[in-house]
Amino acid sequence: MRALRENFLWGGATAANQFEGAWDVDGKGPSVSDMCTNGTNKISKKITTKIEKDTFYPSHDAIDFYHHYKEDIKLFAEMGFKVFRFSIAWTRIFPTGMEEKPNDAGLKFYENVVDECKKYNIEPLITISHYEMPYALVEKYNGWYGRECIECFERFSKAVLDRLAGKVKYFLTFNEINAGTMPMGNVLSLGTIKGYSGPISEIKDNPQIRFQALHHQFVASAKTVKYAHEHFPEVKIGNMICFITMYPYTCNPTDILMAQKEMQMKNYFCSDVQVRGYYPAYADRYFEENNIIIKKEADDDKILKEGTVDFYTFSYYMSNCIGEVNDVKKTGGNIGLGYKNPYLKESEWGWQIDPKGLRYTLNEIYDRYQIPVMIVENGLGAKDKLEEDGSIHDAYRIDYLRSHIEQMIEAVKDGVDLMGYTPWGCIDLISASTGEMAKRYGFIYVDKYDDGTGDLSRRKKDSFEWYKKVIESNGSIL
Ligand code: BGP
Repeated sequence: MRALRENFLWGGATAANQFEGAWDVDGKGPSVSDMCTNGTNKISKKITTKIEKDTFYPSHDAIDFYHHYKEDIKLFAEMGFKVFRFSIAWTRIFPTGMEEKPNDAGLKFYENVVDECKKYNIEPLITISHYEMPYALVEKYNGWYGRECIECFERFSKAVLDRLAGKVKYFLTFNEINAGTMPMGNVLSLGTIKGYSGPISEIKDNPQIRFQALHHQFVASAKTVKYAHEHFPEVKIGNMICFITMYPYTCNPTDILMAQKEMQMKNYFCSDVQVRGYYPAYADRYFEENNIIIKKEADDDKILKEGTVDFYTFSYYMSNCIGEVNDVKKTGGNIGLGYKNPYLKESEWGWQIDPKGLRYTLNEIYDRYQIPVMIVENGLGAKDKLEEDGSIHDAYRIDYLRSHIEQMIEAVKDGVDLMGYTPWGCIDLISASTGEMAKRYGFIYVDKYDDGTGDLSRRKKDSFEWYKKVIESNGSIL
């Protein structure tokens, strides 16, 4: 039977705006995430149109990786990481997104991070854009709705590749690009929020704007892939999908069809474009029924064809159910909407925990695309307790990860070509959906709290030693 690759990429994943802090240091400009205040699992975060005094913005200081990167990467190395996923803050490189020349201090910071990883033989995996864009582009173009952003992004991604591709093998273009197919994508993913100030959940959704903006991201992504292939043949460049597996609530054929449609437009649409290089046929009907008309330029289809990705990556946290039934409770998750699955438990944030769903999903993805796959996010957001002696006993996190790794190995036995696994938030960081610090994922605890207090010291949780053994044994000791 097949087993995990010998050089399987074990590691962890992060994103710039959720952990770097130093939001206005060394020439950095404000990004969309820098305008977001924090919420809770019940209250949405808000976006402001200017930085307001006496308001708490969680991204501004975060866990200050910017000044702690050496200490943090040393801890990752101690766990035995083979890969470290992080993203580039666009506004460190181009503060407004519209400058002609990149800010060297920004590029230098990421070069230092890369060098530090290399020192320990950790392979960097760089997400070029993870849920943020320069706020100036929101004001000027209404985010990705403006076609001009393609050119701005090209300048940015070229600057990143030109500086780092000699040292870095793996890149991803946009984090969870399919967030743009859902109303939640308005803010963090697409920046299509012009003139808006209020809770994110109240932002008026406009699918025409969202899908047009998404088209611009597709073109920008394909142009980046093409550039990487032409100039750095040794680089592998992938896409990144937020996969929320949808099950039919019952075996009623109506439910089966609903689940299929949901899987197509929410989970597969973006990767069909990015892996195959063209819009899938099923999208036509969806666009027609939702009065969506995609404005394309003459070369767009050609660019999409020429810029297909080398490998497929995704985040996996939960599954959901969909069906006609009205008498079952809806799940309360921030990003997934559907019906509660009576066979599954859920996290405190309403995300349904489904390890077998990961095996199912890996099989579905690999069958569809037949290119290497990587799980670049997975994990349990939980409230950890810091004991008086400084220890953190997170057995629930170990259970979650163990059960998912078990199923991931089953999928490899099923035949899936899996490159690696990077659990989300390997060091505690700020939640993307709520802006909370209290929702922790890490193997490393950071002394930082939702009121902004904390001395930023780092401590190993129980899961730290556990994950170290998992990596050492290449997944045979769980
Ligand atoms: C994904 C994002 C990450 C991340 C993770 C966990 O959707 O790519 O940025 O934060 O989800 O979500 P949350 O932080 O909301 O718990």
